[in-house]
Amino acid sequence: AVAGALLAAGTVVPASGAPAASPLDDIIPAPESVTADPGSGFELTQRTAIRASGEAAAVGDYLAGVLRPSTGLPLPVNRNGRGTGNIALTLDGEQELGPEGYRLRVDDDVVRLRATTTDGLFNGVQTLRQLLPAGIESTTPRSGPWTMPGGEVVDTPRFGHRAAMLDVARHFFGVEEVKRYIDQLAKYKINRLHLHLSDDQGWRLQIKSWPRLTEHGGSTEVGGGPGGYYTQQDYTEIVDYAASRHMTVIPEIDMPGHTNAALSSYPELNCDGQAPPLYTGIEVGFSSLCVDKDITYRFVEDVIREVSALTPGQYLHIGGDEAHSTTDEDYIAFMSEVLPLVEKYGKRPMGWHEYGKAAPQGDAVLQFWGTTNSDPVLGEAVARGNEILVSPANRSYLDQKYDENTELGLNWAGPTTVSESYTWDPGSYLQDVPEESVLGVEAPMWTETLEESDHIEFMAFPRLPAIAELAWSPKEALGWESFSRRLATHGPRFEAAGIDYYRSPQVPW
Ligand code: TNX
Repeated sequence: AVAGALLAAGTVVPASGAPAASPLDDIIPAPESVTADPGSGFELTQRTAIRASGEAAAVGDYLAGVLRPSTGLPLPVNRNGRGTGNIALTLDGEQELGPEGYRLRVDDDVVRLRATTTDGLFNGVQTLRQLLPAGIESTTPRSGPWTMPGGEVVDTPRFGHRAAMLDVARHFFGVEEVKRYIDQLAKYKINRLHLHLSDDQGWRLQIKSWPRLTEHGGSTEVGGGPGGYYTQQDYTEIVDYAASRHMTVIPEIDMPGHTNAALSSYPELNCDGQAPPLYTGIEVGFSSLCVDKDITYRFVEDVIREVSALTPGQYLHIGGDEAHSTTDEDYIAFMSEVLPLVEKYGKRPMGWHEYGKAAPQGDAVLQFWGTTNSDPVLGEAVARGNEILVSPANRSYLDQKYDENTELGLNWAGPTTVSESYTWDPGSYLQDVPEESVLGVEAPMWTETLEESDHIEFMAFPRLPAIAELAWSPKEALGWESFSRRLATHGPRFEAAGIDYYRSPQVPW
């Protein structure tokens, strides 16, 4: 399989004698360590089998599912521990790989992927697929040969929390569209999906004790389209699908602002008892739950109880942003009632950083979304023990235009070029927040201007891989020159996957 396979794959040895380009040099996010073994390599053939027993078998099945459509190869998954199979996925006690790390070794006759956990194996599978030619990402048959360069990758993440957010409230995205995005995020080792499930324009998750939230509040969206919502069964389908991609769903119910859809559904939630009309514009900051009414807290508790019961992950995001029509005093009073409810139903609170004003307890997480590198609430939050999820709007917001001419997207924090989204360090970005207090990094996708998967993909690619690398790769591995060169090699991968990405002029595609 050795040199022949590699040459057949089109590996060119430049006349200068410089080493040939290898997919081992193109991995995104950049791994902790890569050792090439030039002259060796592995080829997927009719005889290739995957060996994975016990808990590893599910990852083996996933890998086969990734590789079969483009290669057309049978790739059986052998679950018998002592059976054959030259791609071997093994769980072992190598503790230094940590909860998400992996070791991937490619030799002539065998590929060995080892990890301590199935999360680690899953991460290793994402690296494995990047060692194959770009056509591997196609969902229809392509011609091989399907070769991988010999060598070893040993890899663990810098941050355990690597998130993407999707706003399904401004425009609604159906279960299949969300699954499609989940699959794209998983390729770049994103392991948290934050779903923004309610806003002024729509309430998107069925709450059985308050059915009009979705029946009425889910019936439109920005621009006046039909909107939509997830039944509790739909939501569970998304949660389960995310779990099969080793991704945890973090539901967000935004309050006390961003609540017009709820206020429109139930007049009794309004201070004046009058339900406002549904809203299909894109202004923010005009709505608020009625902080003085008892029914507000019965409502909030019912919602938190139902959402918590449906959500296996530890976090519940309660929003708290842009509450411009709630006084500070009312805002703090509201949050002081709601935070204990999140605890009561067994969840760890997460909120946009303004809720730091309410001095949430030490296990609460503040999500920073500012456009500068500081905020008065951060220092006190860190002192209380709060962790900070870093998502600076002018760096990590995927809904911002790339430049003034980008047709899609908003521009209040941008425009944000690919290099601007990449060239910052999440561990040292915020004043008063030491790296030990950084929970991780998130790339939010607000959808005021985005209506379909194609739009999401154009905004996410290629900035999502940039944020994913900041969240995963060791600080020493970061660098625009290296990243932009590697990113260029991913263009054909996006294309093979049917992703219509933004051809940034900063990247040597
Ligand atoms: C600000 S970021 C918002 C959202 C908008 C977004 C648009 C944040 C916590 N709130 O309501 O959709 O800007 O970029």
